[in-house]
Amino acid sequence: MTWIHEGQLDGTGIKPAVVVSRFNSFITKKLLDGALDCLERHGVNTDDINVFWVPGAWEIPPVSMRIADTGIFDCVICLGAVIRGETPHFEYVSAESAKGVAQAAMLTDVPVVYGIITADTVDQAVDRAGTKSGNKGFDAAMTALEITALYDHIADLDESIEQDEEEGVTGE
Ligand code: INI
Repeated sequence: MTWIHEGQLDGTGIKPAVVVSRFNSFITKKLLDGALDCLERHGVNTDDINVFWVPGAWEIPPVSMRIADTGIFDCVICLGAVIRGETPHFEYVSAESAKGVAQAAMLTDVPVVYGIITADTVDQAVDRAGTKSGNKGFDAAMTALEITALYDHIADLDESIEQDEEEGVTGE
């Protein structure tokens, strides 16, 4: 028999944090709207959602890591928009914010989800913030709910395996 493990999209009782950057706020406000819409549609109580604003995508990883480390929140959703300009600044900010969010996700105990748009043009960013290509904020919030549920499930699995071992259940 194959055991399938998946997180369910149920936000009941979940306390999410959202970290969103003000740089390119005409885009990031749309991502935030999408994320809040997703969370509320999936049963998250509005009073349980905390939004943290930061200046730019560069600041998202250190702030999300501190938030994750508090242990107060079940997941952290990172939202930002890095749009290519004439200087290499884009490369640094986009690469480091992606690496930093990945690090926060790996080094902390809660899901830290990457919802930062990196786009070559403003039009591309607009497309991903609620027009042609969906809303990446909504998508990131969905991922956060799914992975939060999967982490909980894995923790329960761990407990039930430990219990089986204590009771001498071998799985045969
Ligand atoms: N921050 C962004 O969120 N998006 C960008 O496109 C961007 N660009 O291109 O410069 C940007 N820069 C600011 C950066 O995130 C920091 O806030 C700043 O360097 C101060 O640390």
